[in-house]
Amino acid sequence: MSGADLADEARALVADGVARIGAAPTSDDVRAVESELLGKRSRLSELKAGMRDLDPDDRKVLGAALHETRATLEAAVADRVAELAAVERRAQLAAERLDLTESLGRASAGHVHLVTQTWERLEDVFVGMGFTVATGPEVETDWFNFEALNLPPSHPARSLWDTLYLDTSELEGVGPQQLLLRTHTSPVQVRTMLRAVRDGSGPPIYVVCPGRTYRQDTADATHLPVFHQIEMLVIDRGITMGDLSGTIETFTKAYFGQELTSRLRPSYFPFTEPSAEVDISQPDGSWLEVGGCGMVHPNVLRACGLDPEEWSGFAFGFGIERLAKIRHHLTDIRDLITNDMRFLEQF
Ligand code: FA5
Repeated sequence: MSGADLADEARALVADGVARIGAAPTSDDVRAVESELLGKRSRLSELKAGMRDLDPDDRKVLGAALHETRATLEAAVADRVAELAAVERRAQLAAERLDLTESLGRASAGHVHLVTQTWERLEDVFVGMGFTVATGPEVETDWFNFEALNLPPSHPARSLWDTLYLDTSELEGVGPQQLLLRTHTSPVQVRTMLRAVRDGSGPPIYVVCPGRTYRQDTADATHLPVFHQIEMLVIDRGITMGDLSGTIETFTKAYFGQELTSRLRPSYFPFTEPSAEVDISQPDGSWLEVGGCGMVHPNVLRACGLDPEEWSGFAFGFGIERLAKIRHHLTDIRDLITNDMRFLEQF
């Protein structure tokens, strides 16, 4: 055969080849057709191998036709592969699509932690008894946490609270041990009285102050280094210890139910005189100390700009985790902070 005839045969491979490539359903099928049309055993390769038997002119004619045919078929393969890749990618995306709106309808959306539930419930009970809610900062100065509460710097009772001090070495004008993480919510008493005197809104003062408190305490069944207290402060004319014990008993019944009761044990706090510990009966008949209380000390009233001859009052501070322990029959308040879902989901 002449070079021209062979060149015609080569060009004739194009139409059929392009049709087969275009009809291949997957990229694997395209590769198989490509190997048949362009591989070592293809008709195109045979024609190329036969070129060596042709004279130079025929070889040129056939060479040009082979080049053209190969280029056309290769371009058809590339187009079809790209086309199938796009189709396959669209199918993959459709298959892997996640319907994120599904999670909105899930039943387990989580719930408020037991400590927060207890905090909110306590606020509700006290608001129901006519109190308003006040708050204060967790980082306090020595003056608010101790000194204004009748605890001057060298007072031995400071050792009752294992205080966590802030490093103030880089703060200009702030001495060592001047800033601390409040050890109790009692500094909010001082802030509340000062504010009431300053803006003329009181006394009378009837507030509760819930919040987080910190001590260098080792965690055990009834202690945590970071815990919560709720403080109550009442300042009015003619307030007595009877008002204090009556208020605590009213709270005990309102929060725990009629079957539980409270008792006061004589104690000592520098900011109250007389002072007492508050115990609440547990369902098993034993008593758990939940807080301290007493009549606001005249020195505290004076530090806050109130005349002890005119005003008197009482205060108490309860541990919120301890109240939760009694109400929910917890055996160990460390369970409140270990994030075990089996424990937390019960409440
Ligand atoms: C006080 O903190 C006083 N400020 C209470 C007070 C207020 C007395 C007003 C008089 C007038 P005390 O250190 O006892 O007192 O702590 C009060 C309560 O906080 C404790 O009875 C307990 O319920 C809780 N509490 C104390 N330390 C911890 C702790 N490490 N972990 C959990 N609860 C604690």
